[in-house]
Amino acid sequence: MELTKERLVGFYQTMATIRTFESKTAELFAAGKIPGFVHLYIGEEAVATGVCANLADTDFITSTHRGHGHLIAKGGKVDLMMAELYGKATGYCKGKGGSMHIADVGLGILGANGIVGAGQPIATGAAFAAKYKKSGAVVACFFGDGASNRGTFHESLNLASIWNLPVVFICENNMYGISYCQREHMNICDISDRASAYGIPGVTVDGNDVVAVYEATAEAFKRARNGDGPSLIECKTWRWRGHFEGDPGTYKDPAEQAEWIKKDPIPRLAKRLLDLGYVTQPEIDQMNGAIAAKIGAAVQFAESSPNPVPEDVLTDVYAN
Ligand SMILES: Cc1ncc(C[n+]2csc(CCOP(=O)(O)OP(=O)(O)O)c2C)c(N)n1
Ligand SMILES: [Mg+2]
Repeated sequence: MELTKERLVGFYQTMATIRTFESKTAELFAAGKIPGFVHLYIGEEAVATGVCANLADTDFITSTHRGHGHLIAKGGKVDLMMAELYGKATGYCKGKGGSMHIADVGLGILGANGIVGAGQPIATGAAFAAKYKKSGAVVACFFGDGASNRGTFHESLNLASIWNLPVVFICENNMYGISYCQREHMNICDISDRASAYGIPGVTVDGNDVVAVYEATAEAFKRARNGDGPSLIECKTWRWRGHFEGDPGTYKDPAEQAEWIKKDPIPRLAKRLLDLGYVTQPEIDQMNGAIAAKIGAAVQFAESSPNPVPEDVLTDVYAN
């Protein structure tokens, strides 16, 4: 699909929505308003945005413990997400899941997941179902550099490869698995090299350039839709925050962190839009204002929503 003005401006709005949702979440978490664990995606917004721009509501994604960006980019509703983070009855999972367990099957969001690497076999299964039912759907499977060391990764890529399944594996290489730097947890530089072991294409792309992510993944989804099977796309990026909120991230090199922050994907796209004459600075300010208002309304919704009641503790837990 052509990268029109509308599409590029849409990329900006999605990335800015993710950033604003997450910055607000950091603030609310620090204020003690959000229970449980929260893992933020700040700095990695271009990946989810560029990938999901290739997908329709009838296509699927699997997400991770760091999933807010994937959900927003796939069309997840920020008010229901914020209510879920608050543990309120109006949230996506009626307050029983929290940040790491948000799903919206109607939008093709097969779930965030607290188990590292668990999305890979789910994505492979969804791709098998799509092929079996000839639905034409494709699947995007998000996971981290750490998750590419799991057995689930190897099993999933192998099965997807031999069965020629319509799934694109998206490795978000933010260079860390908790405090463990990629240089120490694997002996290769490019995770895309792993694709060759399964006889599928493997591509590494600048994960902080939304257009590069979009174009690399467009090619992979085209292959998947044409029945040519899976691909592995590695997006090199950086997580700005600690592994979870509350982790000071002292194991990171401050100079490396500063270098990556200079590569912030959002001002990068804003500059591109301004240089192309697609928007003016006041228009960007206006978009940012509208996004802040939308996230503010989501927080209001969450705060004014009721808590779940004890009588509901077992509802939706078992399926008959
Ligand atoms: C099976 C499993 N093992 C260990 C953990 C603990 N854990 C949570 S996140 C994480 C690191 C994941 O790193 P990566 O896949 O690179 O994702 P990132 O956090 O960088 O986005 C680990 C080991 C877990 N949740 N599940
Ligand atoms: Mg990582």
